[in-house]
Formats: sequence, structure tokens, C-alpha cells
Amino acid sequence: MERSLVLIKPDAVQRGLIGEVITRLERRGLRLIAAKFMSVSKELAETHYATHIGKSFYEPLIKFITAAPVMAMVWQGPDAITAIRQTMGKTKATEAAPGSVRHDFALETRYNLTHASDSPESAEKEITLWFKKEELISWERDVERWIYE
Ligand code: FUP
Repeated sequence: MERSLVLIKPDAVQRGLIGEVITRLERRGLRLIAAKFMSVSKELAETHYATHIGKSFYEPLIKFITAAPVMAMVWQGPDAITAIRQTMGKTKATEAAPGSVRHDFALETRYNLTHASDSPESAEKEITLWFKKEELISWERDVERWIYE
């Protein structure tokens, strides 16, 4: 079973797309195990995007992610990392597959609405960065037996 950090970023929050993104992940069959609506400090943003330091889009990206609240979440399921990134679509909105969140609602790379972990290793790192252990909820979603074994 995999887990992924998912951020509904400031553009999606401002545009009233929190429910839309959550609905798509719920309908996919994934299980929500943590969520908080929060402001992002510069320090948290810089740690989260540390791999991009020095790139041309880094400073605008930090400004963007700290400009309004985000909905931070952890979702779990089989192959969750691939499944969630597929539901969101490619980072560059104009390359995102039809039917994906970014295809359906975005045009530009920076304003691409969501973040989702790209590997099990970065997922574990990101979940630890954004959530305390006690904020992760252990529960059974009974319908899962009709979605996967
Ligand atoms: P992702 O794995 O989808 O989060 O994408 P990246 O780690 O490559 O990029 C992180 C964020 O940086 C993207 F969500 C948007 C921003 N970005 C740009 O603004 N311009 C770029 O050319 C690449 C990324």
C-alpha cells in the first residue's frame, strides 16, 4: 500500500476547486488519511521545494505557494503515487491527459493546482515534513473491498 502527500495549492483554493480535487481522489477509490487547511511558511515552502533551488522558476514558485492557504492531505491506496499523479495530469498543464485535473482546469505550469509526491521515498519525506505522526488517521474505508483486494 502506498501513501502520497497531496497539496491543493493556492490557485485551486482561490478558484474553489478543493471539493473537485477531493471528489476525484475519493471516487478513484483512494483513502484520505490526513488533511489540514493551512498557511505555508517561507521555511516550509523552501524545504519542500529544496530540489529546485537555483532554477529560474524557484523564487516565483516559493512566492506562489505561500501566497494563499493550501489544503495539505495524505492519501493512501495500491499504487497510489502513480494513480494520483495520473488523476492530476502532467506537471505542464498543456501536456496533461484529457480528463485529468490539470487538463480540465489549468493552462500554465506554475498555476497547476496540485502537488503530488513523485516516488515512495519522496512521499515519506514529504509526509514527515507536512504532518505530525498523530495527524495521520488509521481507519477502514469499508467500500475498499469493492475497489481492490
Ligand atoms: P511535480 O513533480 O509535478 O511537482 O513537478 P516539479 O517537481 O517538476 O515542479 C514543482 C513545481 O514547480 C510545479 F508544480 C510547478 C513549478 N514549475 C514551474 O513553475 N516551472 C517549471 O518549468 C517547472 C516546475
